[in-house]
Amino acid sequence: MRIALVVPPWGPDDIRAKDTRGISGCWPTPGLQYVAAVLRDAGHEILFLEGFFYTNEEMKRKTLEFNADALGVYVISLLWDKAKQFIEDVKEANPTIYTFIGGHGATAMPETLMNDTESLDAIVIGEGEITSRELMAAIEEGSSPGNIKGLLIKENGRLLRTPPRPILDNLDELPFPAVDLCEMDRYYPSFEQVSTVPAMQMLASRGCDGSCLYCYKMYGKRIRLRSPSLIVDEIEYYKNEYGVREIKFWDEHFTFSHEHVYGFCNELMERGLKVRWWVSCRADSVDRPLLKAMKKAGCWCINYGVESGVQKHLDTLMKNETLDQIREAVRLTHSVGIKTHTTYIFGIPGETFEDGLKTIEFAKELGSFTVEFFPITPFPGTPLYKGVMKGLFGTMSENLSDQGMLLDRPCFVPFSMTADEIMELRRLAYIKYFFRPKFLFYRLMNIMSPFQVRAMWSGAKSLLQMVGEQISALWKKTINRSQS
Ligand code: B12
Ligand code: SF4
Repeated sequence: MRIALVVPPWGPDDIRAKDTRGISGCWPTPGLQYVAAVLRDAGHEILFLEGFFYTNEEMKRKTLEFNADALGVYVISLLWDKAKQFIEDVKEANPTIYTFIGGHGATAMPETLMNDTESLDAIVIGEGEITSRELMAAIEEGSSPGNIKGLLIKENGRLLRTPPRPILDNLDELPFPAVDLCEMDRYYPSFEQVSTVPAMQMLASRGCDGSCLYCYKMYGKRIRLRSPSLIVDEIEYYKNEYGVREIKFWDEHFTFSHEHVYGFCNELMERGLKVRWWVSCRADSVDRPLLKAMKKAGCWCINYGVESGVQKHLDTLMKNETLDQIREAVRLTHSVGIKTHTTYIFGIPGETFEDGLKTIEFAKELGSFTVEFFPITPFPGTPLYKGVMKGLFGTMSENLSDQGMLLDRPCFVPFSMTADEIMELRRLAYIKYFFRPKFLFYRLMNIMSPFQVRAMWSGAKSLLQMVGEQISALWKKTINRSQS
């Protein structure tokens, strides 16, 4: 069959606040690349379209010119409106095309999305590789997909949810993601996320055993690890084919198994592959010997999701970490020569503006190389979202297109704060963090590539915009006060 796999049309305006649009980039979508690789291996011809590069009309034309028998679309909740429009437009032009969707948004609220459009034939719930393969085989044969696990379909005018698809036991059985089907030369990472280019993204594992309130555990808690030799094979392939200098690992919990990390580092060094790499770790899962081994094997930066500088709020978020553990992890990481990227959220249920200011101070104390501050966003499927739907925690916008953590307004406002306060904390955090002579000196002394010079320039422009916004917010506040 001829299958078009599509990331719906989107741009920085859809996912970013005005003041950070200049620093946004576009990474490929690993989940869809895995699905593409498995469908290609099953003998299908694939067209992979990235919505960042094309308009809705251009993508529709390409899909129709390709004469696709089926159309699979990646869905996160924020971009559902775009995905829906695209599916409806293609279906209108070619009513016989079989349409299906998958991804986090699709998995978290399949019934809602299916009921939202007539033009959708199936939703792949959860991990997509095997379900999509079986679904496409059934459509090709003309048989009913009703006995395939992991689907929501329409049968006799009613919705039918088939039994859940078990998660894959052995990730090593999967082919490499089909990066060769993507226009790799047109992607570029967001500034601040890598130290140099070309950079490629990868996954060494799937899953996390944590239970954070705001996190969607699509795969449950069982962590599955790929063999170190296969991970390094994939890196070697990217180096040879794409001249890659840096790898960004999107694993949720990279240091879950120390044995696995040592195995990976040893394999990388034995093969003499010189690449820089970047990972996300939990602060309670690192120690000095492990960090030293990671540094030796090329790890240049570790991302710790710190979230708050107030213990009470870490507990609300069910992080199962203490401020001291975080301090120690960041200190150890810096001591072996690895930089840190730390992320923080504002608008935690029960958090006040003053608590937010404490988080900013904690961020300054940790002194990471790069930082990000987000309004908390309850994504469907998370315990936070379920609580909000029951009237707990605070109020939330009903529009799916507001479900981003980088937008101009917060999607969710806790009872303990206002939306303006959340946005003010975000601005203040960046301003207070970056406008410190000591920090600016540290950043200037640590420029690792021309890419980072460009990154700093774009970052500086964003910051100046934030300063402007902050001045105008203060001015408005003063006028309001004097009028009341
Ligand atoms: C890597 C990543 C990114 C990267 C790459 C984005 C991308 N397009 O893939 C970057 C940094 C660019 C990014 C950006 C954003 N992201 Co992001 N990202 C992730 C992350 C960390 C990993 C995703 C991943 O690759 N997983 C591994 C692969 C193998 O799994 P998978 O994606 O689930 O794919 C499997 C199934 O879902 C399914 N599947 C996936 N797509 C499809 C399509 C079809 C047709 C089918 C049949 C099946 C299928 O099969 C795949 C293989 O089994 C997840 C968090 C997480 N832990 O998963 C968040 C996550 C997906 N991101 C999220 C969000 C919100 C965003 C942003 C909107 C951020 C923002 N501004 O607010 C932007 C949107 C940009 C965009 N256009 O996608 C949310 C989505 C929440 C939701 N309810 O929809 C998540 C879940 C994080 C979170 N906050 O909880 N993200
Ligand atoms: S540690 Fe990270 S990936 Fe794991 S549950 Fe918490 S937020 Fe999710």
